[in-house]
Amino acid sequence: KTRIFSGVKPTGHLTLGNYLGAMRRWADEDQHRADALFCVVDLHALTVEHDPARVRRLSRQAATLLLAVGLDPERCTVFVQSQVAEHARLSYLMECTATDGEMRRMIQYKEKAAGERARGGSVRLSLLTYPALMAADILAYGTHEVPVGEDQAQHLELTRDLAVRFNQRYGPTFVVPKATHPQVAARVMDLTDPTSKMGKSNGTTAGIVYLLDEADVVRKKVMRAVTDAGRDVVYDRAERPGVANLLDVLAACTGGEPAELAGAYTSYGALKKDTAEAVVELLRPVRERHAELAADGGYVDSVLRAGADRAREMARPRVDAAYRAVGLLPG
Ligand code: AQP
Repeated sequence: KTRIFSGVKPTGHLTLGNYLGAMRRWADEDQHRADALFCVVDLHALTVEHDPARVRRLSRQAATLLLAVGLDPERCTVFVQSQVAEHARLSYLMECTATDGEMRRMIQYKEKAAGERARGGSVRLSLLTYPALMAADILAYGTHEVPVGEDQAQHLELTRDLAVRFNQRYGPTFVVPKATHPQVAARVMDLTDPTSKMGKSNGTTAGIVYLLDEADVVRKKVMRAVTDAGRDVVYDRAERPGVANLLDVLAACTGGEPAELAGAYTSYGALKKDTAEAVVELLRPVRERHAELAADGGYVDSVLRAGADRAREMARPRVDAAYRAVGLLPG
């Protein structure tokens, strides 16, 4: 059976980008057609300056949202990365497989390192080695497919390279996984700066729709989205990134096709209004379900415990095999 793995990082409140780029497919498609694991990748949240209490809170919130968007613990495995030691164990072997040049070439590293420096901070070594841990997350489970937004494509390519290299050096150990991206809205852009990605830890929040934003807040953010010079509604990601982003979001919410939808509008105002309502309707059930689940914290904790137990069992044999393959004595 196809094995699927993916995750979210608790560095901020989850966004519409996380949902449209990844989580929605996990719930609506992936868990139904494959043996799937979904993870709150909390170790990755420690790669930038963090507040322990906030990470703890955001991890629980992210796990609750995974269930709120429809992941069913009877169908798939939902867990928290740090509760399964195999991830960190295998990460070290990935660091011994990758080169420092490969890590330094990663766009996310360059951008986030520049951000840390601009804020006068220092860059944690783990920010550089992040893709080794991410490769371990994926490879530990014999994953075939990794459903992610487009921003993760480069990390996935590196994961593939590491799997191939490890297998060549030490014998067949890992499945070589491939990324899958959604057809529409694989890269949702910030509403106030449509040339940069809508990211949960972006400095300004006006252009980011969070999954738990109240309906009126969502409306306000979408209505204030930056549009482009010109008045006609056309789908052109390069020349009209603001309008194209709204069309992408509207298409993703309504199941339409962005270029076709453009033809139905003669003003930016009407496009924004429909997009705002479509997003509000899309997120309404998620917010309602989140409130129900959050009221019963014991349930989420029990799902995570069972999920971690299952994940550990799935990962251990392959990680043990990798340890033996590189020459370490069996425990
Ligand atoms: N704007 C986006 N459009 C489409 N997909 C997106 N994803 C993230 N942002 C967008 C996808 O969501 C999944 C989980 O992302 P992540 O938690 O691993 O974090 P990230 O990719 O680094 O994105 P963020 O939300 O911007 O976090 P920060 O700001 O902390 O870096 C992934 O599949 C991702 O592709």
